[in-house]
Amino acid sequence: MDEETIVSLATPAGRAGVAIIRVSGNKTSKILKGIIKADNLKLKPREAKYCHFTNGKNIIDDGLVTFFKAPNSYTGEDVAELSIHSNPFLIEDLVGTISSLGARQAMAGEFTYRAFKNGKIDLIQAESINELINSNSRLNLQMKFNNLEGKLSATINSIKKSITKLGIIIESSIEFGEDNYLEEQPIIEELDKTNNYLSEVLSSSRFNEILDKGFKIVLAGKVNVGKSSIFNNMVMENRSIVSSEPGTTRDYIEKKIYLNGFTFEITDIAGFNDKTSGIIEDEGIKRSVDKVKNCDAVIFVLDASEKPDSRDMAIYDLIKDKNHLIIANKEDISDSIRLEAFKQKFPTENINPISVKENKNTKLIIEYLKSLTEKIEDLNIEVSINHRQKLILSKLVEVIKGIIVNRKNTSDTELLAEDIRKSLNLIGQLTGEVSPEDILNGIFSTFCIGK
Ligand SMILES: Nc1nc2c(ncn2[C@@H]2O[C@H](COP(=O)(O)OP(=O)(O)OP(=O)(O)O)[C@@H](O)[C@H]2O)c(=O)[nH]1
Ligand SMILES: [Mg+2]
Repeated sequence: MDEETIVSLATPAGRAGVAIIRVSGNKTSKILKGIIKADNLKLKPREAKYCHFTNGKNIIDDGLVTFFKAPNSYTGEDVAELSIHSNPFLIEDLVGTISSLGARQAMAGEFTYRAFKNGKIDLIQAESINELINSNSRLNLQMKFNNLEGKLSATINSIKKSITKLGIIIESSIEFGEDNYLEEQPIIEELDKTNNYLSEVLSSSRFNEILDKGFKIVLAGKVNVGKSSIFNNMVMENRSIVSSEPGTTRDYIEKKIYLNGFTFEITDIAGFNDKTSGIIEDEGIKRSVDKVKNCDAVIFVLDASEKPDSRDMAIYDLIKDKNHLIIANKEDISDSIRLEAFKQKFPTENINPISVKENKNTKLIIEYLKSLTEKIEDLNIEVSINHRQKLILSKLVEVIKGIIVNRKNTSDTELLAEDIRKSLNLIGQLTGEVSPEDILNGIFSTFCIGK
């Protein structure tokens, strides 16, 4: 381990009670001697000690130091974590002193990269650390934590074991043309079971993006129906401008809300109009259409005080195949005849009258959002996969299916040997054992510095 020693702030920059500075590498002990002002401070691994930090001239702060001896540390190298008061000048002073004693600023994700390189964690676990930090739902957090604890890796390793055993059987039957001491049937059964589990993980992965990033919800409708009023009601803030002038909202406005442990990004968009009123609104409408096309669910707002018209029908065409809730706003100035007209226009739909002005029935929008999460909560999958893992895993599941069918029916040993090699390579890509450097760089560069 002749890597350079690295240093970085591990907590967000800014003023707060505590900041943590991390150091990793073989100069860590020497650096600690240089920055700790103490006559006989004995550092025991994994034990926090109170001390005074110095920049060589003055004592700059008091705090805690925890030393971790290689290989029993996050990175697998000697590591120190220094807790000081979070003040930008203090941090600069201490990090500067540490740098002058031989450490360099860590790159994004470099601590985790070293943990991966030193075999402390595999690539799936490394990725899950970043994903855990950035997760946008409680369920996803749990799944990512399971990944970090090695649940997905353990499944992959069990597949690897089965395939390796099968490989031994195949190779020796090619070489010696005889029965093997390993019994094949239980291996195939185990392989089948694990592969089915991976198929389930794959099929539940369609929800992963929602779990990662949150539900994207758009309020769509023609101009002046009350979209911005509803938006403000949902986010409980006067965020979007409301006025009786049609075409008030020109560009989209977004705000996140949190319900049932999930994140919802609510978007208020420019209302759809039939007459063009200038370039800006046209661009606004273009953005509105994009937002509607790319969201997870639409709240389609009608104006209950008016008759449904061609603009409503055009918007309905755009949203009818997406998850949607239809509401008829301004119920306070409507009547039952008008509401009946909506039911006739949209015979297969549920039209929900509300009045945001009188705060009547507005709860049903929040109830609708909560109902979107139920399908996901019913999933019984403990782990979640990212896009990279999904691409590799879907290939792996197919190759293994092929192996199982082949062994049951034709038993083409040449093809089997080839498929076994293929699957071992895919597993290596998943765990990072055979991942090319540029792929690894791509993954770790998305980490924050200090992680
Ligand atoms: N009576 C009544 N008026 C409402 C209700 N909701 C909104 N309004 C009024 O309708 C007008 C338009 O409301 P907005 O929220 O700006 O409507 P919008 O759909 O965002 O409009 P654009 O941004 O122009 O597309 C305002 O004058 C609101 O006060 C309601 O439930 N009842
Ligand atoms: Mg508006």
